Parts: sequence; C-alpha cells; structure tokens
Amino acid sequence: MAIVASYFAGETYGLLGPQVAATVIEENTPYDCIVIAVSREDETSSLMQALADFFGPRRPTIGFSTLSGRQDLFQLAGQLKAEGAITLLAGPQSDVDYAGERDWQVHNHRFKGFSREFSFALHGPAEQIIPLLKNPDTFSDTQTPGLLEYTDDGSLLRNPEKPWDNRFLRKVKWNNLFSLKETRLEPLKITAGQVLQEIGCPYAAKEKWIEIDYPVSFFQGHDRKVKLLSKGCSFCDVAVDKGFCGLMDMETVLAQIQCLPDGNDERKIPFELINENGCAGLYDVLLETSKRGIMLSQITLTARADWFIKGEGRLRKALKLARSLGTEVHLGSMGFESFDNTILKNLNKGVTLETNLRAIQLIRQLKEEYPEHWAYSRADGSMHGFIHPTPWDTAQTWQNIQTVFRKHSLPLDIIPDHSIPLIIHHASLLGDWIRHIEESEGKTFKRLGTIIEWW
Ligand code: B12
Ligand code: SF4
Repeated sequence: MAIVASYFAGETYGLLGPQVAATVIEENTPYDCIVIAVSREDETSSLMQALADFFGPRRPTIGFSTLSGRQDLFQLAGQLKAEGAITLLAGPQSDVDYAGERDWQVHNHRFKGFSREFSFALHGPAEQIIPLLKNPDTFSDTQTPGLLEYTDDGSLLRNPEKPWDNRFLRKVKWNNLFSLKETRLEPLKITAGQVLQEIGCPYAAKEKWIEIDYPVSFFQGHDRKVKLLSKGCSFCDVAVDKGFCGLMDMETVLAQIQCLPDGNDERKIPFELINENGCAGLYDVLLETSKRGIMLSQITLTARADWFIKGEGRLRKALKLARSLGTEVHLGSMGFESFDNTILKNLNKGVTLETNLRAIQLIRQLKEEYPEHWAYSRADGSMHGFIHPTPWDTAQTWQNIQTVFRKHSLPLDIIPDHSIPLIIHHASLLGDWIRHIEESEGKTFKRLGTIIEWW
C-alpha cells in the first residue's frame, strides 16, 4: 500500500499523520506501506510510472492524505481509480472533502465533494482501516468505523468514528517517507519531525455564540452581522476537524520522541511539539527525557498569545532546564493573526491587540535572558500567524495595523515577508458565515475545490 501526501519541494520535514498511519498498517495488517511526498513540481505521469513499478502486478491500494486542497492530486486519485486502483481519502478533513459542502445537492454552485475520485473515505484514527485491509478483495465491511461511502442508491453511508487510542500513537517509523526522483521513489531523509501531545485544540472545545460582521463590500451604511455558534477560531479547520480530544499521557509522548532519528550531534532531530499550549507541559517533557538519557537538540512550539502569557512561570522554569541540557526552545509560530481588534473579533481569535503586544514583549524579553536557548524570530525560521487580506479590511484597519507595526518595530523580527490571505475552507465556521450571506443577499461566491472564494 502507498499513501500519497502533499509536500514542499526540497524540504526535509516529516509528515506525522501519514507516517503514523503507514506504521499502524504495517504493524497490524499483512500490508507493507510507504508514504509518498508529492510536490507541486512533480509530474503526474512520473508518479503514475513510479506507482506502477511499486505495485507491479498487484492491484494498487492507495491512500491520500493531507492533500492541502491540491486539484492535481484529487485528479490523480480519480485517474487511478478509473484504472482499477482502490483509492481512499483519509486524514484531516477527509470526511467533509469526500461528502462535499453542506446542501450542495440543492445549491448547484457549492463544492460537490470528491466522492467520484475515491472508492471511499476514512476519517479519524488510522487503526480504523485494519478490518478493511483484512478483507482486501472486497473492501466491503460497511461496519467499519469512520467510513464514508456512497451506496448504490446514491445515499451517503457515514459511520461514527472510533475514539483516539494512544496505544496506536506510540510507534512512528521515520524511514517510510519517499519522494519522487524522475520516475523513481527515493527515501527522504527527515531532519525535522513532529511529536503529538494534544489532539485538536482546547480553544475549539469552547462553544459560544458570536457575531461576525458582513464583508465590507456589503456594507450599506449600517452594521450587519451574522450570529453563529462557534467552536474555536472562525477560520480554523482543525477546530472543526478534530475539535478537542485531549492530551496524550507522558509515556506516549516519550515513546514517540524515542522513535525520532538521531541527528549528527547524537541528539534527537529537532521536532515540533503538536500542542496549542505547548509551553505549559514543556518542563515535564524536558525533565522526563533527560531522566531517561534522551538528549534533545531543539523543540519547536506553537502558541496562542493568551496562553503564552498565562504560562510564563512554567515556560521560564522550562527554559532554565533547557539551558542546562543544551536544548534549544524554538517558538515556531504564534497565532497573532491580526493587529486590529475588529479583525481579531471577526476571526474569533479570543485575544485582543493588547494581548498580542504583551506576548511580543515577553517573547523579546526572554531572548535577552536566554539568548542561546530561546529562538523566536523570522531569522530563526519562525512563521508567526498574520492573516491578510480579510473580508473586513478597510483603510482604517490597514492604518491601525501599520501604526502598530511601526510603533513596535514588528517587521524586524515578528512579521513574515508574506502574510497568509484568509482561506475559507467550506467546512469551517466562516463557511457557514458565507453561506448565510449568500442566502440572505441572493449572491453566490465561486468555489475553488474545497475553498470558498470570498474575495
Ligand atoms: C504538524 C503540522 C504540520 C507540520 C508537519 C506536516 C505534517 N502533516 O505532519 C508542518 C509545519 C510542516 C506543516 C505544514 C503544512 N501544513 Co500542516 N499541520 C500540522 C498539524 C498541526 C498536525 C498534523 C499532525 O501531525 N497531527 C497528528 C496526527 C497523528 O494526526 P492526523 O494528521 O490527523 O493523522 C491521523 C489520522 O488522520 C490518520 N491518517 C492520516 N493520514 C492517513 C492516511 C491513511 C491512508 C489512513 C488510513 C489514515 C490516515 O492517521 C493518523 C493517526 O491516527 C495539522 C493540524 C492538526 N492538528 O491535525 C496541520 C495540517 C495537517 N496542515 C495543513 C496544511 C494545509 C499545511 C500546509 C500546506 C500549510 C502551508 N500553507 O504552508 C503545510 C504543508 C504541509 C505538507 N503536507 O507538506 C492542513 C492539511 C489540510 C488537508 N486536509 O490537506 C492541516 C490539517 C491543518 C488544517 N488547515 O486543517 N503542518
Ligand atoms: S487557530 Fe489555533 S487556537 Fe484557534 S481553534 Fe485553531 S488550533 Fe485552536
């Protein structure tokens, strides 16, 4: 079996989700399984040749995961299915991307889903595939948890998912990732891995009613808002996909760290701790690894500004320990998202401009205290969240943002060269927002695959 995933050319980071899935498959079924990292530059014809060589006379079973909305890979799946392969869509958003946008059957312009390209979809933890692979000739176990499949009468079968089970998250093979070199598959040496400590995001567990402004292009002299029940940030796909399913126990986290390859310095390669509040548990991770003689080179964190400020005491304790262990703590990304309060409110970020600025002050102060063991800036490879353009931009919001940039010298170390435009995935809360506007204003926005073109 092979799992195809989207990748950036020339990079050397791991793909934790697909690589865990391939590990679970090899450990629990008779199948071998590799992950193929496909960049936008790779030719589809070369990949088809490589897959033909890999499978030989066997019927190909090909999983697709984390495709980042890439049309070329969805098309490839359709082509492979037409040629007789079993193609399955799995990983984050596979359920909503297979099933299509809400009520697409009655709204012709909405995203219809990729059910024609895939034999079926499987959303949720990888181990759900085990019973299917034990019956490979038919792939017909309709009881399989997490399965989505159109039945012969055109209705959608959608089975509830299994809860996440830590036992399947302890082992990760890091030598199962391959890339394409002409028409050959070559092992991809990973120099930055990931370790899962939290499934989803605690902020996505908070349900609350919010009001999101109409896009400024609809402003007709008075405030108009859409009221929605939110869970997490309004643009966030992870909030919808995973919600919040809790923290891993320390043994599971340590087992994953143990699986990481060693770098040239005989320490574990740098890794990203997947945890939206990673500063909080960092001290324990450092302490437990050091007790077991596991040497770490660098841990990359992502953080929300408010939790970062709240966790200052624990982070300081962790930095002290990191310094004594010679481990670098790298703040890879803080989700500031904007420096204007109106836009932050519409993103339902749950923080204000003042919170973001306080966090920046603390980040910079820590650099003075831990110059060798705390990294956070653009020069360190960090990519802090800054979403622009958005549907709520006005001359005033832009001026507000520019004033903050100048006053606090943010472009020096914090603001990335390129902002990320607001991307509305059809299943995000902003997808509901835009559908509400479409219905009440009698307007339609174009769809680009899984994305709604709000601009
Ligand atoms: C860490 C991370 C990264 C890391 C590492 C990449 C990686 N995929 O490991 C870095 C920083 C490099 C990264 C970059 C990007 N990322 Co990223 N990233 C994440 C993040 C935060 C965690 C992923 C993870 O490891 N989760 C833990 C694992 C264990 O869970 P999982 O991925 O869901 O996998 C489980 C199951 O889904 C299942 N499964 C997964 N694949 C398969 C395949 C088969 C066949 C089966 C049966 C099961 C199965 O098994 C796994 C174990 O149970 C997710 C968001 C999230 N919280 O999930 C986004 C996420 C994966 N990233 C995303 C995106 C868009 C990107 C970027 C394109 C962003 C950008 N514009 O630069 C890049 C490109 C990534 C690439 N593919 O090359 C999207 C993918 C959307 C999609 N459906 O395709 C996600 C889901 C965030 C989102 N927007 O919702 N990312
Ligand atoms: S954007 Fe970050 S903080 Fe907001 S819900 Fe998503 S994962 Fe959580």
